[in-house]
Amino acid sequence: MFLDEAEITVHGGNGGNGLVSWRKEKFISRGGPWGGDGGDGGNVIFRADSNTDTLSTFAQVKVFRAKNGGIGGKCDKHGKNGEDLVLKVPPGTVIYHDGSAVADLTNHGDEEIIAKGGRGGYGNAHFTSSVRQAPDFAERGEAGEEKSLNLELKLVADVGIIGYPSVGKSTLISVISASRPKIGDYPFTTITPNLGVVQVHDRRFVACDVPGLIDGASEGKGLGDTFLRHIERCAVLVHILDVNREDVVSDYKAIRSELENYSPALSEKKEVVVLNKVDLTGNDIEIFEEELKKNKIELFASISAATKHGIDDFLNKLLHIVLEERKNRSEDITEKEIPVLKPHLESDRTDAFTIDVEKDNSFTVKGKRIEQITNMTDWNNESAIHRFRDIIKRIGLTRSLEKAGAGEKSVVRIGELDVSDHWL
Ligand SMILES: Nc1nc2c(ncn2[C@@H]2O[C@H](COP(=O)(O)OP(=O)(O)OP(=O)(O)O)[C@@H](O)[C@H]2O)c(=O)[nH]1
Ligand SMILES: [Mg+2]
Repeated sequence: MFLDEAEITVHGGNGGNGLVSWRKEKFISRGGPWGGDGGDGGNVIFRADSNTDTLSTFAQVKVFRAKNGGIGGKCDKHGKNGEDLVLKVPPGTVIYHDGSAVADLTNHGDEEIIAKGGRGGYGNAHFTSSVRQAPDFAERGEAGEEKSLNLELKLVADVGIIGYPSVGKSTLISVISASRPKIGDYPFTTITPNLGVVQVHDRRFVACDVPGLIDGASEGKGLGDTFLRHIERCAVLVHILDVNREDVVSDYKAIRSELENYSPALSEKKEVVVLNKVDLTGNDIEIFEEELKKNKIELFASISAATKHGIDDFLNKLLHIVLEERKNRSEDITEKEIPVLKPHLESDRTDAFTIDVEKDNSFTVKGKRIEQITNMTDWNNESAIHRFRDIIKRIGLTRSLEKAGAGEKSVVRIGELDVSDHWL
């Protein structure tokens, strides 16, 4: 398993401010209120997209913002809503915030709102009622959510490179990726699998070079069967044959029978056969090709990992197959050790609040909706403060605070905001 990670910050767009404005009509000095509501801020949404392979887009840019909402307009015109920001991640990405997983985007198309845009503030037209015909205040737009996130993607190798010891598996992964495994002209140079990210045009896939297999590997001979387990999860096997060995056909058959002995599922995997070290054959390459053909072994590519001959063609063809096979890869590769997450269901009701009496005898009120209203109140405007007081009275917060022991001189906070001077 190979881990791709990124650390970023996302901001939902701020809500636009509501507008205070009055209708202007001939002969009427001050018409009715007609200031519109601010637009909502855009959300930051993460979407799993199978055209994305790694988290490398998040390597340079670290801060992502959705668009802010526009301010309310005259004629009770609603401000423009801020556009959502959609960030594409590869399927399999898990998003963490404050150490816990907040989204697990497994399949293409899965999406989740991670940072919400702020609500647009109400314009003064909103506050007109039978008892309040000339509201001269508006709400401020709510700030968008800000979250720092850790993204994690567990990469499952798409391609497993298999073959006898010393056929050039590690050499191949070293020329197609940034992986730099040990290469040696003795068997079992590789003792633990090497993973590398292979880039072809704008796509990437993960290849895994496993230790050489030999006759009896499925019974634990050589480095044993631990590595067969690694390739069980690959979508495609690249089976390397070495022209330098005595008999490529019997090599091929021996490895195939090891795969079959180990697991039928493994032997049914898509496999492509690649002839390596063709730089050593001179003009004799045709002899090998005919030999394979005679034995009904379809040759996918002839390459020299050492001189890079044929590598580009090989990768282009391989990418095609990788993308095809990814589609076929079933659900079972999705590790379910991460709990399935449900969105947090907080009550949106204004009268859902709690009061904490702190050690210093101050009071902290919490509640999603009441905090939102508090944050959006324009404290420089007496009428807005009146409205705030109306609301907290109506929902019983004023009484509850008094019951809890709060008085004129107490420090009272709603969410983060100190409202000591305003709540009574
Ligand atoms: N001439 C030639 N030599 C190659 C080529 N590819 C690999 N070799 C050599 O073959 C030897 C084995 O290469 P490795 O890449 O270590 O082989 P491996 O399959 O990873 O071997 P194990 O890890 O031991 O199973 C090294 O000496 C390489 O330099 C090639 O295309 N041409
Ligand atoms: Mg090796």
